[in-house]
Amino acid sequence: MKKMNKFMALGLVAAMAGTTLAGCGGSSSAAPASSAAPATSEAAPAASEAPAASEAAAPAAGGNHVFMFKSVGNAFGVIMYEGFADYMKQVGEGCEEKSPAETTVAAQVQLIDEALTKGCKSLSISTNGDTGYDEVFAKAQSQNVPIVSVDSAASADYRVTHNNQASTADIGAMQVRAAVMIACGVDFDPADADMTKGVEAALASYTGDPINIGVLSAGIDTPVQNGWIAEMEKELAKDIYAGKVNPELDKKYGDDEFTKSTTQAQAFLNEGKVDVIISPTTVGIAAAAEVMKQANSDIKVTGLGLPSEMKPYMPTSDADDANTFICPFMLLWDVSHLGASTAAIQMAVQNDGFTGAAGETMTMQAWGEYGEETFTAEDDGNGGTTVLTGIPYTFYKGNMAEWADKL
Ligand code: RAM
Repeated sequence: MKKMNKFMALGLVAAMAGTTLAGCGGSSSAAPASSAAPATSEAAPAASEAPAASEAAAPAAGGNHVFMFKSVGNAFGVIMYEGFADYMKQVGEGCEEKSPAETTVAAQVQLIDEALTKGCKSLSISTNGDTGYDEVFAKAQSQNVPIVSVDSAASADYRVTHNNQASTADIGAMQVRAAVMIACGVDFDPADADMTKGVEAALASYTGDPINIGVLSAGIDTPVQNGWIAEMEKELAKDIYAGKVNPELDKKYGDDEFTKSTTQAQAFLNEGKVDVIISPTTVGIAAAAEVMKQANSDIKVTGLGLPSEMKPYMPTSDADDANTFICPFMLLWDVSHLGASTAAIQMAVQNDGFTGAAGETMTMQAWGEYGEETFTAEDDGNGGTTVLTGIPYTFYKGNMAEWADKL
């Protein structure tokens, strides 16, 4: 697939608000991309059915670097693993994806245990919950298997660090701004990348009833989505929204399963209480958009989506009137690079003594269209560190045509 640092050259918009680039001292090359994007329906490797064997002795060092997404079959996870595997291949390391069939903590714990018993060099994981991993993570530590979380964080007690795809505060706030602008019929302006001006202008002239926002999230305990929702609530507490946008988000959870997400979107439709739905998950946004399309509903949808999955619901040309589409614009980041930077963090642990302590830096080799990048671990204020490796991008009518078949 094309690497997304080409976004700038192609007119895609990166929001570089405030803290977004803090800690990221990397540079990006502008070399042309060549490979094709994966089909979003591409099958992910099947989860292993083998039972856990928690009493097995620690295996000898070796094995593969294991990548575990929340579940198989999620296109976001498939693309991230492709980036991870590509970087590992570049540095001559073996890796495998081991993601469960269901988006549950228990299913991940079983597969982690199995991987540890078999022997693995490292574990890179997007978690399904914030508790329930202690025993198996402690087992990993006792076997010197470094844990790096990505997308959805693992406990600071066990991980080396967390690879954050883009500033949590920016992702949360920008989704609210997008939702409010969309509810007010204001289109995205690439000159206002973080949408602060757009939302202010939209609200300044808004005189209607308070706007109601629904959130169709992943799991109720999923760390990454809950982090973004907390930032959405902070954004909504700002004065500019007072009296114009209901500060209470109407939250529903689709567990990152298309069928469950569809059922929850139908509930929003039937209840008729919200004007716009933010779905901070690629599974949820696609399900919500399809439900609203089928029902020919006025409820708009935005959030975090893959252009390939969202194309049927979004404008794709400058001539389009964005307001007539279910999803006028939405956000995401470079998913493939996120996987590659995760692999780079694991390699820094393995080869360069990177421990993830606050202030430490690690270097990612030139990869794809990216030049060599250096990232710094930063205190997350919760007993752990994060490494910020990306920035949010907005997909809108001005760039969807270019990217719908590439990401
Ligand atoms: C989904 C996952 C993931 C989220 C993306 C945007 O695929 O839930 O956690 O980061 O969407």
